[in-house]
Amino acid sequence: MNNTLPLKDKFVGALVGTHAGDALGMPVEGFSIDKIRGSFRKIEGFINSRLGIGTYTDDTQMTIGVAESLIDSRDFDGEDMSWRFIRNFEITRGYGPGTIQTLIRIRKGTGWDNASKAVFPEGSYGNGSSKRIAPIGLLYGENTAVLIEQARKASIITHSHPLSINGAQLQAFAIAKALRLDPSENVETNRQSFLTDLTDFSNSLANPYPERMDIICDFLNGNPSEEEIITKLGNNEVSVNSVPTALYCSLRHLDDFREGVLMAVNLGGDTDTIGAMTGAILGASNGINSIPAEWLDNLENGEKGRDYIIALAKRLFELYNEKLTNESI
Ligand code: F2R
Ligand code: MG
Ligand code: MG
Repeated sequence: MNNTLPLKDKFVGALVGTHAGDALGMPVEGFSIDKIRGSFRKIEGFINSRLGIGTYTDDTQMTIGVAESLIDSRDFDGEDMSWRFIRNFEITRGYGPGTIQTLIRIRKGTGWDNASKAVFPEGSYGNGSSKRIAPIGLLYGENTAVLIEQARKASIITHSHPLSINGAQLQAFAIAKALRLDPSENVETNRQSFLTDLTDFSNSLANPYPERMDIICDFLNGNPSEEEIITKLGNNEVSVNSVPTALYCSLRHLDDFREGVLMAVNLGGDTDTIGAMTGAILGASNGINSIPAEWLDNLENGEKGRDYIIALAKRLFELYNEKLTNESI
């Protein structure tokens, strides 16, 4: 991989970027854009919240579970990963109802690959698997076919609807490609190559993902209002209405972590999750040092807080290197 920024910094950027985007959006999750404007005019940085400033939600907690499981199992292991989710689970972090019910089923004995149809017979199409997928994108990005399969398996633990599986695959692919961008290159060159890769990849996915990518291309050639972005790409907890939105925020501000994540959060709706997914992509492309220092300082740092997440990202990077050396990815 030809890159002037150390790859380790990008692994750390992706996981801490998830935490930062999640914590930035958490206080206003579920707010309409008008409510955000009325309360804050524009969100410019961390604001206090029910769990305290800089705290993360289910999005980061489940991302931690994915990373822990990959590292300790040395590969994807669905049984292990589902039990990480269960052991890490804290209800106060704010989980989706389908995810809660699925984890309860697994805890009571249903197999990890069979529990997710407990609530919705066709599986959940929520964004709960896309939001946690960053470690899969980091570890398996060398081989797209492997990445597609590992993202599918990591999704179906809780989200087996094809649109959720596709959302997780698209977000994992975006992280893998962002990791391979060289931020010292011209930003317009990077944007075009990233956009082409994402468009080609989305053409292998179910609609409306290819249609959403066409909208993103149009948006990048113009200057859509926030209302237009919400209307045409969405801002809620459904995969198809949030993964493309995070891709757009990332593409629009490809060299600027702060502006990309602020754009995501100021759209309202599922702010913590769209913030987390945007933060993962921009952290993967620009590295840990692109995250504003005052944001890093404010991230919660208890038992599984910021420093733990940094250590996890470094261990995931070591595993990636080992696998690369052994040619097992
Ligand atoms: N749950 C939250 N936030 C709630 C607010 C927390 C609050 N502030 C507090 O005080 O605690 N956020 C997290 O949930 C979202 C991810 O949800 P997930 O994991 O995908 O859940 P679920 O239930 O599977 O899907 C979400 C909803 O989508 C609809 N839906 C999904 N599949 C459906 C189907 N097949 N048929 C019909 N509807 C379907 C349902 O309304 C689901 O409940 C993230 O925002 C994360 O931050
Ligand atoms: Mg959340
Ligand atoms: Mg959310």
